[in-house]
Amino acid sequence: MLRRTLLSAVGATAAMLALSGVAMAQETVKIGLILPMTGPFASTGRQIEAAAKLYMQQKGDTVAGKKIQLIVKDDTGTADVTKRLAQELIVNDKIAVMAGFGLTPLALAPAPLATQAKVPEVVMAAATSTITEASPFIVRTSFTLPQATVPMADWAAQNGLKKVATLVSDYGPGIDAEKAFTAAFTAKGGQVENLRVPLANPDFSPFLQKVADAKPDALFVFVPSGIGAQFMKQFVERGLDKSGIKLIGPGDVTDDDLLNNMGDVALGAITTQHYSADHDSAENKAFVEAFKKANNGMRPNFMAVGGYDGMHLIYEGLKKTNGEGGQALVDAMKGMSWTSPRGPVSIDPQTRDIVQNIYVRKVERKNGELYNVEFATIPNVKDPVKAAKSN
Ligand code: VNL
Repeated sequence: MLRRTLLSAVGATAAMLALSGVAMAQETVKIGLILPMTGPFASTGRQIEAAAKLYMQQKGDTVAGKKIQLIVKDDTGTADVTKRLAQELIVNDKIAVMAGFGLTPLALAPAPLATQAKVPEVVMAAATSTITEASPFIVRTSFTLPQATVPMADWAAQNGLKKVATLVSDYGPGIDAEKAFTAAFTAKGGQVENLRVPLANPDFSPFLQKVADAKPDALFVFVPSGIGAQFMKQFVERGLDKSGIKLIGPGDVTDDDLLNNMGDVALGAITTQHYSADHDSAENKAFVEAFKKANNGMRPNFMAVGGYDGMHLIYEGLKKTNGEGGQALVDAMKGMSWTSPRGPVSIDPQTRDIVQNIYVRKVERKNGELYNVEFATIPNVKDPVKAAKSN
């Protein structure tokens, strides 16, 4: 009798444990999203956070039976802070994945931690070619500057431009853009003069004065997302809008977040890039509409699409690994392909960089708003720097 009671008590406890086990089986998979939410690059943080949240709102917060928790941290655009936050998220929060990374130095800082802790690092914004080589755990859903820039050089050569001045922010992606443009354009017989402007608190005017004096056919500009409006203001102040010097470059300078407030000075600028809010596809129309609706009318830019696709890659990767992170998750991401709001994309299994269409666009007024209107497509472009290395 006593034995029976004891046994049934044990049975009941086991049943209760099993029950709580069911509740506990709903483990949480944590994603640490580290972004510049304050400081000069806060627009990048705002765009990516909004896109990541939209993705989760649309797809739900359960993947492979596990609850997805997004932990957003502000690194203020400072690499030391990015690294410290990544360390805390890995050690204290036990994140399965880290993501975000608004600028190149911010993506590079936690790369050794990704390698040591075997935590995948999904780069949604930063775009210097070499970033993915800093850790085998880095996978990128943004772009690379050489990838966006070589088509610009080809367009310039094909459209009769002979002399071009380049003006770039003096750090990784600017130098990548300068080198890619110069090599491709001079190979086609063009002439180039290179100018570099500091990344922090840039004063473009002395450089713009030089360009006004040299009178090239075009000015090729790279400034990171969020800085284009400052550049355009000084472009007008130096009278370059009336000089006949054409404005060209990768699409960061006319980024959709700022473009609409730049005014007519931006009209006619020719840029090459992977995303325009005006991209004509059903996927993009749905994305832009939902993004605006969820964010008081804010227009998504190329940072937003990097964030949205980064979440897609994490969700689909976790589905394949049944919620497991680490090396298995990176392996699951390699070779994945899908239809993004930007068009067809895939993750190059060798380089872990994104392969995507690059579009040639012209700023036009459409229904009263300024847009980068795409008029030509170069399909399935890989990062040309790594493609050249592997040849
Ligand atoms: C970077 C490249 C940052 C392109 C950007 O905006 C950008 C970077 C903040 O790699 O630092 O548009």
